[in-house]
Amino acid sequence: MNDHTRDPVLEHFRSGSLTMGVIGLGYVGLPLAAIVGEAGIRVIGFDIDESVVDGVNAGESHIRDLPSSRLAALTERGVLRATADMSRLPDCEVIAISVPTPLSKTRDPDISFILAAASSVAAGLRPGQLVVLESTTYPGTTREVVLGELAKSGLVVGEDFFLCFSPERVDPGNQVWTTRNTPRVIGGVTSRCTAAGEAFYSRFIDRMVPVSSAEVAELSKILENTFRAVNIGLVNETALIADQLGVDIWEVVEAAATKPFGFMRFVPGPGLGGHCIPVDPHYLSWKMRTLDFRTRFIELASEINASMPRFVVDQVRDALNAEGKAVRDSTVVILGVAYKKDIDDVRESPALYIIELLEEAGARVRYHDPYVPSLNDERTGLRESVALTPSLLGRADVVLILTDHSCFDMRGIVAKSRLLVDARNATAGTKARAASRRGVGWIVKGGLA
Ligand code: SAJ
Repeated sequence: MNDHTRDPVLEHFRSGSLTMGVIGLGYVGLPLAAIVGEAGIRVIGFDIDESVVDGVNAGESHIRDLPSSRLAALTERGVLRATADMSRLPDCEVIAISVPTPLSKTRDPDISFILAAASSVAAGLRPGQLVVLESTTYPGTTREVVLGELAKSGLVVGEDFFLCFSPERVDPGNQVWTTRNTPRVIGGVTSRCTAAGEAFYSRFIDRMVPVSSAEVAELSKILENTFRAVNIGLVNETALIADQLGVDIWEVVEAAATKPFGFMRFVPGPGLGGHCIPVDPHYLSWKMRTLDFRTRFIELASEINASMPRFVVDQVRDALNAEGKAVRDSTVVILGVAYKKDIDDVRESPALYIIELLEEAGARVRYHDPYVPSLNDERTGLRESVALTPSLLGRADVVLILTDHSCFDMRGIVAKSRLLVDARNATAGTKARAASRRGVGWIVKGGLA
C-alpha cells in the first residue's frame, strides 16, 4: 500500500477542524454521530424523516443504545445538529452514508436508499470531501453504484475526493462492544482513499483495520454475517435432528460448548430475526447469481432458518394435542416478540410469522413484550401487548416463549402456567423442565415452582 504519511490532505483529515455529515440517523448513524461529536468534531445529521430530525434536535434519542442524555449534551452545545435539508451536504468535509439496505418483496437487494443518498452527495460534491459508505451491501456497490453517482460531478476519485467502504459492526443491546471500541475495517476505491478514511476514523475509533480495497471491506462484512446465519442454520438443523431422536437439544449444545477450542456456541431458536443476519447474506447470493455462481451454504442455511417458525408451531400443536386439545379455539399467550432479547426491534422477527401461522390454524393469540407495546405488521395487524398477569397465564392453554428477555421472571411464569413451549431455553433450571419428556427441551409442563 502506498505511503501517504506526509500527504497534507490526509493530515487535514487526521487533525484538521472538520464537519462530518451522517446520512441516516438509525441504530448505526446516530451512535456514530454521537461518538464523532464527543470527539470534538462538528456533526450534521441528515435524515429524510422529519420526526427523527426534530427528535434529535430536541436531544431525544430514538435509539435504545444511545441515552438521550448523551445526545442532549451534544445538541445543547451545538456540536450536533440534524436536518432533512440535503443541500447542506457541501458544508461537510466528511460524509458517512448509513442508510438501510433491506430486501425487496421479491427478496432482492433494495439499494434505493444508498442510491438516493449517493445522488444527494453527488449533487453537492466538492474537492476535498471524503465519502464513506457504511451500510452493509454486496461487493462492488461502493465502486459501481456510489462512485457511479459521484463521478458524474467530473471530479476524480482519489485526487479530488475520496471514497471508502467501512462496515458498521453494531450489536444491538451489547453494552460491552460499542461503536468506539469495536475494531473497524475500512477499504478505499484507491489506496489514498483508504489512507484518508483511516486518518479520519482513527480520531474516534480505537482500532482501524485498513484493507486494500472497498470490495475486500464489503465482502468481509458479508462473511461476518453469513458466518452467523450459516452456523445458526446448522444448530437449528441439529435441533430438528434432536427432536426426531427425542434428545434435548439445549443439553446437546451446552455439552458441545464445553469444548475449549474449535467450537463456537450457537443456540437454536424460533427463526432468524433482525435487519442484518437474515438479509445481508442474500445480498451476496444476488450478486453471485449475476455471475452465474450459486451460494449454496447461504441458501441452505436460509431454508433451514426459515423453517423454524413452522417447527415451533408444530411443537405448540403437539403440546396441545397431548392434552387432548386442538390449536383451533385454544388460547396461546406469546411471551416476547422482539427478534432477540432485551431489545425493542421486531424487524424480520419470527414471532410475526408465528402469530400469523397460529391464527391461520384458528388459535386465539395474545402477546406480552415489555419492549414492544404494540405491533402493526401485515402478518399480525395492529395489536397491543397485554399485561402479564397470573390470570393471563392461567387462562392460556399454552404459553409460548419466543424471546427470553432478561426481565422475565421465568420461575413465576412457569409456576402460573399449565403448559409452555419454550423456543429459547428460557425455562432451563426450573423444575418443570425435568418433568417434561415430550418435544424434549421445547415442551414444558407448568405448575411446578
Ligand atoms: N440467533 C439464534 N441463535 C444464535 C444467535 C442468534 O437463533 O446462536 C438469532 C437471534 O435470536 C436473532 C438473529 O439470530 O433473531 C440475529 O441475531 P444476531 O445477534 O446475530 O444479529 P443482530 O442483527 O442483532 O446483530 C448482528 C451483530 N450480532 C452479533 O455479532 C452477536 C453482528 O453480527 C453485526 O454487527 C450486526 O448484526 C450487523 O449490523 O450486521
